[in-house]
Amino acid sequence: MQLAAQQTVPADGGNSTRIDAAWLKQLALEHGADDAGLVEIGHPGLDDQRADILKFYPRTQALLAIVCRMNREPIRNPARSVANLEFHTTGDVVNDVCRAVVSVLERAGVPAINSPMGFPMESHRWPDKMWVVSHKPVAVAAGLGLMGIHRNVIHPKFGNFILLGTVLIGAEVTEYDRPIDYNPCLSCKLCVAACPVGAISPDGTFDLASCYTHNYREFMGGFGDWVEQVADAKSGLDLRKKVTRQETVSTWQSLAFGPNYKAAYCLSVCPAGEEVIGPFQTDRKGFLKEIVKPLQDKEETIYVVPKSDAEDFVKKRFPHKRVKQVRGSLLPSTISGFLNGMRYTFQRGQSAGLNAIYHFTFTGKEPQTATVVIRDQTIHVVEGHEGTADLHLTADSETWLGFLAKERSLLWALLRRKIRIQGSPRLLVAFGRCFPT
Ligand code: B12
Ligand code: SF4
Repeated sequence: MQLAAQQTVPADGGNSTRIDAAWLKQLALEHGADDAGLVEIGHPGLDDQRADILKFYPRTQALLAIVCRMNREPIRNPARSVANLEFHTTGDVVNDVCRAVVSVLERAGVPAINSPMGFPMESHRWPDKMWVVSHKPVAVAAGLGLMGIHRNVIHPKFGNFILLGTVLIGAEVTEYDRPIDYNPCLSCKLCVAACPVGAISPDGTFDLASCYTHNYREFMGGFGDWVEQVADAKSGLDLRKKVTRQETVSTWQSLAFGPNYKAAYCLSVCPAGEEVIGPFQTDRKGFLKEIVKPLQDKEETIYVVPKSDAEDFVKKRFPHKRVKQVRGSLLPSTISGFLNGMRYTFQRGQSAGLNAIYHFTFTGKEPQTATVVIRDQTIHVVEGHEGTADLHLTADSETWLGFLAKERSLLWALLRRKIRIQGSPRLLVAFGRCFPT
């Protein structure tokens, strides 16, 4: 869309630094957004995001959140090439809208910046938080919807068939929006029933590692694993024993056309949203048969880390799907990444029966202490030492990270006292079971 080069920013009367809210939202709609909302940087909904946002763009005073609709039928079809085309095409629209808004603002003398819808990200930070702005909390604070059980934002009208974008603006706006006051999520749990790896629990907890290992097989870590398989193979024939030709073609496709998600079934089956809910309300059985069942019945390869909750789940719940064991790739590169990341890679099922307090003392390059409490299939991580430890582990930080990455052996580290434990070694083994790689 052509930008209005001479466009000026309407201000509210005397205060020329405040941008007219209605004009700004209309600008986003005119450039292709389907809805837009505004939130101030001080809003309590952004409390846990503010520091990161301001670090990325210290001028931020107001945030423009936008949504772009995806077409439902392609997203729901078991042919995931078609769903992926819809994800990528809508993602491009989100980026184009945000960029166009920034261009208009910049030409009018207002500093603003658009952060990517998805990729590219700050990959040097991987596997820690590598995205610069978390669009979901911004969209929620700006009144564009609420997160459902599956942790995607559900727009009251368009449901979860939306992608999100954010423009950070270095000026104030005349009026801000507020979060919606009801949750469009119906608690129907179709997302729980459709997810091929059991990543979504009925209680709303989310197994990030399982989703990431399967759905993101051809992104970041999964791609890294494919490269390592190629490097490790003695010949082309040897490689085919580990990676099928179809998988290599799929990897090529992801590199050539944009990485392909393997599932996203949680999004596909969600019936919430005014414009979406009709068929589910009138014929629930028919909806299940037409939308949910084809995805559940689909014969496909599901990628799992050996001895993970997902492996147990697929074998039990979807025995007709092929399980393929792959290496876990969410391996931390720093001690703080290890401590923060544990809650995302923790496997509840594998922790069954374990109730213990672990004290960690890291020495060397990244000195740090932490307490990890595993109890009743939950994990709690805090800085410092709290309570009485059942197991105390002291480790040189680099040796510990090397051990997690399978670059150093535990026996070697124990013999050289680079890693020391006080307490039963069985508790260390049980701890390891909660984080299969
Ligand atoms: C990281 C990420 C993921 C992660 C974590 C998902 C999650 N629940 O947050 C993974 C890889 C699993 C993922 C999967 C998907 N994602 Co995603 N993802 C993102 C990203 C980059 C940031 C998410 C975020 O900020 N969360 C913030 C908080 C509020 O979410 P949360 O659920 O409370 O907490 C999670 C995060 O904090 C995360 N986290 C925190 N620290 C770290 C560190 C690491 C290393 C990792 C990996 C995660 C992580 O783990 C928490 C537990 O879930 C955004 C793009 C962006 N820049 O915002 C897209 C985004 C959230 N994803 C999106 C989509 C569509 C998907 C998929 C459907 C992918 C697909 N097309 O197949 C699935 C759905 C999975 C699901 N049910 O959540 C859309 C959601 C649209 C909507 N309607 O809400 C977004 C907003 C992209 C966009 N611009 O529209 N995604
Ligand atoms: S599928 Fe049902 S339970 Fe899951 S998010 Fe959508 S409305 Fe909520």
